[in-house]
Amino acid sequence: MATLWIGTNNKKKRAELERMLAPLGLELRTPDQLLVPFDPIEDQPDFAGNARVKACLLARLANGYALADDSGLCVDALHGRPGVLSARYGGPGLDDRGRLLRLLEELRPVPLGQRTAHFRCSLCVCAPDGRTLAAIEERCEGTLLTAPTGDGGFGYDPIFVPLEFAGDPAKTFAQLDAATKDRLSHRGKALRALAAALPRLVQDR
Ligand code: ITT
Repeated sequence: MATLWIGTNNKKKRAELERMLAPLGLELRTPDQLLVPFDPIEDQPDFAGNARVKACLLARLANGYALADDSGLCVDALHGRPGVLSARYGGPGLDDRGRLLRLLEELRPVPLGQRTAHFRCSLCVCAPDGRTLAAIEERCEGTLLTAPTGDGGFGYDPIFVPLEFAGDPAKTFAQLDAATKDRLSHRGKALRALAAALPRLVQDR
């Protein structure tokens, strides 16, 4: 069976990737199975660049095929911030909840009709020598609530309402079951776009 390494240290993101990749019949491995730390430097200006940094580093460390995801929330009223800095928004010391509350605070003056945003997900697949084999970027459009709602998902999910659930009552990603989030999400769209090609790209070694 061919092996694919998943280049993320975020356990909840990893769980989403693993459940969507499961039907492909690949053996999935994660950075904690390496003998060395997986500590990529995400210094690129865009999602695609950071996804490539992560996939390339893991492929080389593992001497195997690797897939990585770089993603984030782009808020229109903030000219696309926090964007590539979504995981670091508000500085070190904040957890997911702290970052989300900090974002709500910054958005307090923004009226409901102007709270549009999208999630973006860049995926990159690299070969054992670090060559890029495939890359894709997808997005999911929505709006942001004024208070967190729902316990599911991770990150900014409790304030993000995808367009498809904007009705009354609106539903955030954190209120949707996993299959529904996967169907609508930036990550789900990107993975589906890669899925058909993946088993061909990732060969037995
Ligand atoms: P890795 O780099 O190890 O993959 P990370 O969490 O730092 O983990 P990113 O640099 O790609 O990953 O930052 C993604 C951040 O964007 C993530 O921490 C969340 O805050 C946010 N995010 C991305 N996808 C999301 C989703 O589906 N739901 C909620 N928040 C999401």
